[in-house]
Amino acid sequence: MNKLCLGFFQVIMGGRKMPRDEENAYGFQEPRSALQERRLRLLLAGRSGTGKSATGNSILQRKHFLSRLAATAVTSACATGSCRWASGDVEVLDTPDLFSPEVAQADPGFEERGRCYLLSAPGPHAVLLVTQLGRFTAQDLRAWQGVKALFGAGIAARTIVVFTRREDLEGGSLQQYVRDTDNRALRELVAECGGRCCAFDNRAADGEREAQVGELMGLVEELVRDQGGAPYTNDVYRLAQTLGGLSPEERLRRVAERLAAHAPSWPERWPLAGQWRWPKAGPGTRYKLGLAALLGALFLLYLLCRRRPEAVTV
Ligand SMILES: Nc1nc2c(ncn2[C@@H]2O[C@H](COP(=O)(O)OP(=O)(O)OP(=O)(O)O)[C@@H](O)[C@H]2O)c(=O)[nH]1
Ligand SMILES: [Mg+2]
Repeated sequence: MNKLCLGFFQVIMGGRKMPRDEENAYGFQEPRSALQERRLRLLLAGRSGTGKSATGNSILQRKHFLSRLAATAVTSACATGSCRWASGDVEVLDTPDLFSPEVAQADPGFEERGRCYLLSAPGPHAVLLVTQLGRFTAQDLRAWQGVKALFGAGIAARTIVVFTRREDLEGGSLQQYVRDTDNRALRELVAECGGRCCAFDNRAADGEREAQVGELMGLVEELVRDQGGAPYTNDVYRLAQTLGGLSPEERLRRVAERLAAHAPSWPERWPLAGQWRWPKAGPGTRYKLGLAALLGALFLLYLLCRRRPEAVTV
């Protein structure tokens, strides 16, 4: 596997100089050695309880993030951990529930989402969307919509679907499971993410876990190579990069402010209300809708003005 890891960084760097992405915009200025430029950022996302922190620990190969069975959310704030991987570093960002519709109430000022941005600046190389094998629910789907709402639809091209509870495959093939599942939303998700998926048994023994991480890194390698080595970026990450001279608090304030300005309007925040959104109408449709409204109004006027026939008295 070490050969794979070594190849991994060589392929990513590909003889090119990587963008200067070794600085974390959240105030962590690190010395820039050639070695430290070889840094990959992986962002864990998904609904609460799927095993994001456990997957982060498997990648780091130590118990770094708090991970346990609980009825309520365990992780309450974004946190990073890093490890050496062949001749480079891998930085893993674990996240709390930033992606469900409830985030609007839990994070009204966009601070936690701002922290997520700053801790992953200048942008993640890959997002790991964590879901449980056999349990892709409406909540998972909403979390995926939340990921796209927070980072932009382009994030799908950077996403790898990571299934936890690999042991439930009982030796079967993940590809076959995804192909044969009758869960259409799951099939569509994997297709949207370019078919990139892998499975983790986070309770497996060390050697097996290491092999799983190798498999994931193989996917990351391919993904990063396809993207020319650069991390994912968008307006908010670009803003974060211009804030280098400011205090961490001021950076967070500016990024949170930008996120609030970009926040989806109420129909997106309220999925059911979103169903009622008026369709985007072309000129022909607009004409027909206008005509129908006019006719409706005239008919209503007619009904209001029509005098009821007087009772006939004998
Ligand atoms: N059997 C099994 N259990 C797992 C696996 N991955 C995670 N778990 C368990 O699932 C439970 C939840 O895992 P967490 O890592 O805390 O999940 P999370 O997504 O970080 O949860 P929040 O922080 O609440 O969002 C824990 O009891 C883990 O041990 C796996 O591959 N197999
Ligand atoms: Mg967690």
